[in-house]
Amino acid sequence: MGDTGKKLLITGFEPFGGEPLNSSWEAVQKLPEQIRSYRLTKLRIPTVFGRGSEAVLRAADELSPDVILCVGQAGNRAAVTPEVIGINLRESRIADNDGNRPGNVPVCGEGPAAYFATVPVREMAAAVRKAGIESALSFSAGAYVCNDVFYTLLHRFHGTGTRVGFIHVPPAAEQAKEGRVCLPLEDIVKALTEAVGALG
Ligand code: PCA
Repeated sequence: MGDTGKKLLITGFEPFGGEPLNSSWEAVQKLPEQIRSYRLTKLRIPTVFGRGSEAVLRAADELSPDVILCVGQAGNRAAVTPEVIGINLRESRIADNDGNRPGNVPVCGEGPAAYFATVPVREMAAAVRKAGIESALSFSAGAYVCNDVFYTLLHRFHGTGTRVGFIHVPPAAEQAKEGRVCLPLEDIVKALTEAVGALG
């Protein structure tokens, strides 16, 4: 019998920026309960500085996951993009869902400038491409709530047995509007399934 006992905490965000849907949670919701050796626990988190990461940390305290993989929507990307790096900066152009719009402040006062993801980002991107879906590494998760969650988790779990990753996905076809790139929701689900399968 294979190893089916690993725990994955996988999160998606609530809608933000006035949109009715967020492709990240729409896709995470549709993932199977088990992918290869990982048992999935799914969590929808607020698109709010500080509160988003607190929700993940609370769930992680309870679950003690082997891996935490957060998924966010990137409105202007055509590809599924594992994030390579999280930075210690909050700087937002638009308000979060609580109306916060921080500028030039750190995520964690005492933290270093940046951390690299602790999941195998290259293998994940390659696995998604192998399934026929466009995927590339991203070297910036921005400085909005996605990066806030990613950096906070990398800081908290640095040097521990819990690995941390982040994937930005395009909007789903259901969110299509003029001039916007998007992917059918089923392709986003497939891409995430392949990426989880490559966690090792
Ligand atoms: N994307 C935003 C936050 C929530 C989401 O899905 C971001 O890229 O920061």
